[in-house]
Amino acid sequence: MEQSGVFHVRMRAAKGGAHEVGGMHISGGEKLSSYEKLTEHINELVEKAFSHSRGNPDYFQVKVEAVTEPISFVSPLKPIHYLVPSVEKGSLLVKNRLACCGIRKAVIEKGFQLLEENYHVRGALLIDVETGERIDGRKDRGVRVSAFDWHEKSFTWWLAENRLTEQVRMKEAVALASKVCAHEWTVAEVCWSDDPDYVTGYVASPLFGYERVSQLKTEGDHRGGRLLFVRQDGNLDTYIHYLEKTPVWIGWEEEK
Ligand code: WAQ
Ligand code: MG
Repeated sequence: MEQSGVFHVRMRAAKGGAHEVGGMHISGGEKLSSYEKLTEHINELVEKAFSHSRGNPDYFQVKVEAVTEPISFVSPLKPIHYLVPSVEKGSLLVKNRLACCGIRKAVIEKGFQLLEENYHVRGALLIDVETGERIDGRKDRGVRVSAFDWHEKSFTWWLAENRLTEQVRMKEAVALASKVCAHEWTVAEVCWSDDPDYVTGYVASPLFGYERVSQLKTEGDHRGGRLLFVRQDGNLDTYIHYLEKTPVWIGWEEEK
């Protein structure tokens, strides 16, 4: 059968049953795929979920939906790397960078506290940049940023431009952060992994790009998450719709 167009692929996996019946989140993934690449991409998601350092899932779901809207391009953020000697220094650095984005200290502290109380959430927590309150109302789900992927040629250009070699983890995180930071309501994003073997995290912002920090937690720790500091300027549903549903390619439409 011939098929054209692009498909939005989403995966989630849990242990102890599905997420909605209390299963522990193991892994999630999102891709945009051509029909020809669907099998390959779904296999990658199977691999990702079933060889995960958080454990073996007993629940796995993949959703595939045809993209019907035109897909726009979003430029990838510029990466910067910071090597820090300890988690404490890493965390301080992130807080300083957030302050440089114009976020008040009290709001930053409140955001971090909310993250610490909500490590089990499988999406991002949206934080009002004025009040420090959580505004997504999504409880244990949070907001899952989806419907984005690298335009593959652009990824090659981006690697060359920044003298980097491919790292899957960073590739996914830069793509996600680039989509998030392309929206004018986003002030900054902070993330560290919930995978016990991955201690590098980042702070991303439209102002300063993708600032990667070598240590934001200690090895062996299962706690991680994402915070989006948001300057709300209208109906929050439109922002959440952008994050979850609006399809974007990360890259440049024209050859670099
Ligand atoms: N949308 C929103 N939140 C998400 C998403 C998503 N698509 N995927 C994950 N999260 C949340 C969720 O709460 C996870 O617990 C948390 O983020 C961490 O997810 O070397 O691997 O996929 O430059 O474990 C950052 C550094 C790695 C990369 C982040 O996150 C680098 C990482 P993970
Ligand atoms: Mg993870």
